[in-house]
Amino acid sequence: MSEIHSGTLRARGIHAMDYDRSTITPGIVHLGIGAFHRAHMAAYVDSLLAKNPSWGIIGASLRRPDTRDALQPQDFLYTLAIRDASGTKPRIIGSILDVLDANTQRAQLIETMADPSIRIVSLTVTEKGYCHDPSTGELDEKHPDIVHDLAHPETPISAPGIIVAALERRRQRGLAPFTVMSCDNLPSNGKTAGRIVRRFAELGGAGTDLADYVQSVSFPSTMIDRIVPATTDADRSIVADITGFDDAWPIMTEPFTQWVIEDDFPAGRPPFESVGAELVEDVEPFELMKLRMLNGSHSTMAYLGYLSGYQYVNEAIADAGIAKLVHGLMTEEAMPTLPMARATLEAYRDQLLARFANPALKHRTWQIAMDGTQKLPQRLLGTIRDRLKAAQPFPRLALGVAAWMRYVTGIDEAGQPIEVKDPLAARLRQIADEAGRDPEKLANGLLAVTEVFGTDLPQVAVFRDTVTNHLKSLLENGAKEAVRRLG
Ligand code: CS2
Repeated sequence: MSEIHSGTLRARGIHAMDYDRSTITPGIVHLGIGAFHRAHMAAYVDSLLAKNPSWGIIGASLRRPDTRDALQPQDFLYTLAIRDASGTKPRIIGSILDVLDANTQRAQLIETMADPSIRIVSLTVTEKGYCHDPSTGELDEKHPDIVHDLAHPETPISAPGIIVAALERRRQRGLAPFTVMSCDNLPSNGKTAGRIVRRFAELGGAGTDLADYVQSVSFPSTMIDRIVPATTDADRSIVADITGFDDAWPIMTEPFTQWVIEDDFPAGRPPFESVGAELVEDVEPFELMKLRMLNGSHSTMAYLGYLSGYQYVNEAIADAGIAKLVHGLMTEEAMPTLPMARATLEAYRDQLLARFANPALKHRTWQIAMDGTQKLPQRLLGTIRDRLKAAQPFPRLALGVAAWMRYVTGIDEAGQPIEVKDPLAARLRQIADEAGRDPEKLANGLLAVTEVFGTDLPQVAVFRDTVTNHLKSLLENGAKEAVRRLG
């Protein structure tokens, strides 16, 4: 792939870089160079490089070198395949100039981040990459990676540790800090990232020059949206058939894409607005809308869909019971908690329902079901708290929570094991084993996981009871029937 010239690609009808790649220099380091970044931010940056060549991206993987290893032989070029019922449109992305593996190239990564040309460090490290307590959003000071990084600040392994190590080097050199832009699905992701990074720096020594310097870093919030299923071997062949060449790691996505960014970049930024991003003063209303409507529906569909035997989201939403549930969850339960205009929310909902139904995406329910302990608080539980404050019912959200409880028992409705992926998987497994199939015991055990439910929710009788009753129904009648009974 690396030898393929963009002129050749365009001659074959493939959308490819409209710039000379040899003139592009880096301005951004991105931590967490997974599929999501490569379908979203890297595509926006690719569109603006022709006019703004100093904003190329150096990516870094914090856990595994697989992205670097796949992309290096193809000069970090890759295919973004945009799919819907009308077909697959390939586009070649060239904005990623290099990928570093943090484990083996740590010194080089920190040195790159300390280079004056780098003005933005962006992140998609997923919820668990923040090493925080998901229910409070505070740094988890006992997290093994944080404990490690505080003891060895020069060889950090966590995202906060790496960011602070690079900031320290910039401070020592008298350079201005870079801007840290979180692109993860967290509420107030900029504020959350800022709180965590500042706390980490304080733990290293409150009142020191470094802690003060870190106070001056800006952390704009962003709302990022594009559905990106994990790439499969079948996808690799589809892409090879269309483009005529092998790509070790193409990325599959949908036509829809949205990016709302808080405009707070003292170190400068590329003109993201010139390629379709919305620059606003306050991202929070957009984030809440997305987390509660899109992601809340996604997680609910993932657990209920998986338990009902649906492998993909489009299969789950094609089930009339699940479609009605998701429509009701958004309209009756989530929308009244959101500050946007009703008409905006209705249009957003209808667009989401169409996106979920995209038959070409093949988005696995199992993929979304992953890391539930990190996702539930902002996707379902925040909405439930607001419903409780307003003394309003929340039957569908509670069924979503109960479906997660049923799912983490690790046994599906046919008695087959479920591969539960979650940073707290071992603890969840133990709770489920101790409870057996007793819904009360299971609900009580899981409600005591404060990282998910906090200390407030488990005390609310109506919350406990509604969730426990749904869990009972799921265990006795199965997911399809539990959904049907909700009506
Ligand atoms: C999904 C999200 O995997 C998941 O948990 O809900 O990744 C979702 O596809 C994106 O947030 C869409 O923007």
